[in-house]
Amino acid sequence: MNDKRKNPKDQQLEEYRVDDSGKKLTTNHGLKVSDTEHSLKAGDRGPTLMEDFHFREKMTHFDHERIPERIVHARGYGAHGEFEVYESMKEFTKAKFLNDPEVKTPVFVRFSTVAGSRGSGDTVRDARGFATKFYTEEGNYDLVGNNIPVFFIQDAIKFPDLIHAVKPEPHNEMPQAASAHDTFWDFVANNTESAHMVMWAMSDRGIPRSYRMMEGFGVHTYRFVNDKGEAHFVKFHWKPKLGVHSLVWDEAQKIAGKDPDFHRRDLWESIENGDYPEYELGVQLIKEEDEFKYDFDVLDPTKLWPEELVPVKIIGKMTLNRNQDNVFAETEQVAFHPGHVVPGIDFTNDPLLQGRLFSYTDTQLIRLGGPNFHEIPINRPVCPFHNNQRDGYHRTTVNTGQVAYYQNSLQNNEPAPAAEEDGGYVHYQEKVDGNKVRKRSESFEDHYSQAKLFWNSMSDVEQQHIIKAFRFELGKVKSKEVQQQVVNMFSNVCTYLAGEVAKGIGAKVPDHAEGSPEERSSQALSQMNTMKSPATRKLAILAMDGFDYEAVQKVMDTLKASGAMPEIISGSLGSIKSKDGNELDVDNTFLTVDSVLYDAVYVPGGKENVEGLKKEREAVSFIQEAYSHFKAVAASTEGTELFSTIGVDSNEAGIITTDENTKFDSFSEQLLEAITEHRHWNRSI
Ligand code: HDE
Repeated sequence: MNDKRKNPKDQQLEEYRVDDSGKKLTTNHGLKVSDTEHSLKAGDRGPTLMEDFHFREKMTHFDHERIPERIVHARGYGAHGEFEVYESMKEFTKAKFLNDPEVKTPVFVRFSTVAGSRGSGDTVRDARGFATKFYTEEGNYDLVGNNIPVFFIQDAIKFPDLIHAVKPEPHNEMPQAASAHDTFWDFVANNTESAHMVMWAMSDRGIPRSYRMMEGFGVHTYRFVNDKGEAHFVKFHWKPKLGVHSLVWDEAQKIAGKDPDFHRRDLWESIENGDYPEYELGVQLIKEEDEFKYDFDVLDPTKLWPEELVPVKIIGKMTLNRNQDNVFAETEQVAFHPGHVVPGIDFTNDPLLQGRLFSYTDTQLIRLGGPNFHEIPINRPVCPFHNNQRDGYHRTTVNTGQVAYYQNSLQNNEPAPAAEEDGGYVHYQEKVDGNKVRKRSESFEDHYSQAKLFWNSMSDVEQQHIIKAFRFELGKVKSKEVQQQVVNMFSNVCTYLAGEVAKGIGAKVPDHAEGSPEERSSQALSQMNTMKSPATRKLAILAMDGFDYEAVQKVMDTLKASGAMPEIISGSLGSIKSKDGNELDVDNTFLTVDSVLYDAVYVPGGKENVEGLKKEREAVSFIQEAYSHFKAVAASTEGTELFSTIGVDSNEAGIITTDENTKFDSFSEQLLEAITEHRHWNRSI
C-alpha cells in the first residue's frame, strides 16, 4: 500500500474493495457457476427453463442496475485527496480540521456540469459543480459549491422553475446540456435577479479549460463560530494553483464531439501521472456587527463580496492524489449536502441556503433508494456513528442490543447526546423575530450593480467573448419577444453590451437603461490577472519521416523539465525516422486526435517532414485551428515555410519561429513562455 492509500478514509474503503481477478465465478450467494454462456433449456433448440436460477439472477441484476441520475449535476467526476490547514483558525472557528495544521483530512471531490444528462459532453457552456466532502474526525463536512460565486435566484422555492427552464424543453427534449434555447432565456428575462450569474455564465468562466484550472465558491454566506461562541460571516473560495483558464467557444463545441470526456480524462490522467491538482482554500470574513456595513445584503446569494472590500485569507490546501476505484460506487453514489456540517461551521438565513438544507436529503432518498445511504462506503464518516435510527431498505449495520429509543434506563440512556464541550453540535443562537410572510427583503432588490461590476472588471477580450456568447445563445432563441426582452434587460448592465448583442441578433437597440451607474471594477474577477504555469500543458509536435531529431529532442527536454507534456502526432502509429536515421515513437495520429485537445502546436524542420505534412490535410487544419484558437504555434527551420503557405502569420502574437538551429535554446524557451501564456488574444484574426 503506498502513502496516499494510508489515510483513514482509504483504510475504511479497503474493507469494501473486492478484487475478482483469479477467482471462480459464483452466484451472488456464493455457489460456483459451471457455465454462464448458455441458459438452461429443454433440448438444445428448446425453450429456456424457469429453473435456471443463474440466468434469472444475472438478468435481474442487469435489469436493475441503473439508478436515477441526479436531477441537476448529473454528469460528474470524482477524485480522492487530502486537505491541510496552514495555520490554526481557532480564533474564528472551532472546527477541528481547521484548527490543527498537523491534521490531514481525507476528502472526496466531485466536479460536475449542471444542466446535462449523465452522458452529456464535458465542455458545454454551464456552471460547474465543485463539491467537497471532508471526512473529519468530527463527522463529514460537505462544501457543496460551484465555479461561479453567485447564483441565478435568491429563494430556493424558485429552483424547480429555474431548472425546468434550463433543462431540455419537455415537448421535444432538446437541446441537451445547453442554455441556448427559449425557455431558459424566457426565465432570465422574467427573473431579473439572474442578471449577475448570467454574466458569469456567458463569460469564459462557463467554459473552463480543466477542472484543475477553475475556482470553486461556497456561494452562500455561512458562519464560523469559535469556542467562545463568537461568530463571523464567512464565504469560501477554492483557488487552483494552476490559475483560472478557459477554452474558446468554438473549441469547446468541437471538443464536445471529439472527446466528450475531455474534463474527466484530464483529471484522471493528471492524477495517474502524479500531477496532482491543488487548490488553496480561502475565506472572506465579516464580523457579525458589520452585517449592514455594505451596499449589498450579506444574505443575498446573487452578490459576491468584492475582494478589494473583503480580502480572501488563504488558510489551507487540498491536493487530489488518488483516482476513484469505481465510478458508480464512488462518483455516482456519493451524497453531498450543505447541511453536513461540523461544530464551528453554521448557517445563515440566506433563503437559497435554507431551501438547500431540505432538498439534498430529499433527493438522495429517491436517488439512492432509501434512508440508509449514509452506509454506502463513500458516504460513511471515518468517525463512528451511533443513534437509534433503525431498519429501512438496504440496512447493512447490524445494531445489537434490545434498546433503540431515547430516553431509556435499560441502557443508561445510551447512545447519549454530547454536551457542547464534548463536541455536541449546538446551533448558533441567532435571535430571529418577524411575521410569517411570503416576501423577499427589499435589500435583495438591486439586480444590476454587481452584474455591472463584473462587466466593468472584464478586459476587452473578455467583454467580446461575453457579447459573442449572448449572440450565440440568443441567436438560438426562436421567440423575437424573448430576444428583445433579454436585450432590454441587459441594457441595464451596459448599453454597449446590449447594443452589440442586439446588432448580432437583429433586435432593437434599447435606448434607455435602469439602475444606478456602477463605475467600480474588481481585479480578482478577470481571468487576465490569474496565475500562469506551463505544468501539464499539452504540446502537439507534428512530425513525419525526415523530421529534425535534434530540434524535437531539445523542445521535448525543455518542455518536460517545466512539467509540460509534448506528444508526437503523425500520419500513422508506430515510429517515425528522422533525417539522420533516429527513431521516435508516435503517440497519436491526425485521425485519433485534434488540435482542440492540445494547448500548443510545434512543427519541426526537415524538408521531407514538411513535404509530408503539407500532404496531410488534417495536419494543415491542425495548425490553422490552433492558430485561430489563439494558441502558441511554433515552427523551426523548414517548418516555418509551411506557415506562410497555410495562412499563419509569423508576426502575430504567440507565433514562435526560428530559421537556425544554433538559436535553439532561446527558441525552446520562447515556446515555453508562449505556452505558459495560455492564449494570445491580441492576434488580428
Ligand atoms: Fe444544488 N442540488 N441546489 N446547488 N448542487 C443538487 O442534490 C438545489 C445550488 C450543487 O456532485 C441536488 O444530490 C436547490 C447552489 C452541486 O453530487 C439537489 C438549490 C449551488 C451539486 C440540489 C440548489 C449548488 C448539487 C441534485 C436552490 C452552489 C452536485 C442531486 C436552493 C453553491 C453535488 C443532489 C454532487 C446538486 C438542489 C442550488 C451546488 C436536487 C434546491 C446555489 C455542486 O438536491
